[in-house]
Amino acid sequence: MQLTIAPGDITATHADAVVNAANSTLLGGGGVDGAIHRRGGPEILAECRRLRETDLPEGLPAGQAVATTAGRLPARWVIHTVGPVWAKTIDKSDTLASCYRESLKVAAGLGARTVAFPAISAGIYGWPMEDAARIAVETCHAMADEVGGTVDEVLFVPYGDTAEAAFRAALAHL
Ligand code: AR6
Repeated sequence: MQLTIAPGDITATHADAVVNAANSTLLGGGGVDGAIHRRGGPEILAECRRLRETDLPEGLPAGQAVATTAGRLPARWVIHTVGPVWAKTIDKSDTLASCYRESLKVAAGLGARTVAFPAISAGIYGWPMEDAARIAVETCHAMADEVGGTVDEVLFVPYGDTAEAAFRAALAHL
């Protein structure tokens, strides 16, 4: 399973599955979530609403993942996951790692060969970028045995120079 850095706007990324840094409501928000719903169109939100009415009445807990259509995005699926909100005094690293693990499991279950990730939790949720990138890269690397039979490539999509530098450093440290 190849790990690649593909900087830019994840809504324009060509991957079978694009991961959304959502919130528990699944009903949209700012950051990457807002961009995915804007560019992907109303089909994504409609499916999120159906999920809330059926399997997820309480919403999606942090660290878990669920797939919907990708609407008008180049991708085939959007995998929504909810990162933890950064807290100085509580270590939520395992919840953040779980976002990557669970998203990759969902992707493999769908048969996605390429999966694109934003820097989950590293925007509005306040996680320091360097640490967020390290957790992202290390966790996906560790999943190769489990999902690598299906997922050929994981694309990390840093947005901006600071994020890109953090992901390049994390990959170099593997
Ligand atoms: N493509 C790639 N990365 C992006 C894009 C984009 N189009 N837009 C922003 N980023 P965030 P979070 C980067 O805030 O911290 C929403 O309101 C951004 O620069 O999108 O997990 C949700 O509904 C940052 O590096 O996600 C939740 O309420 C990274 O994506 C909350 O924000 C993640 O930033 C989730 O916060």
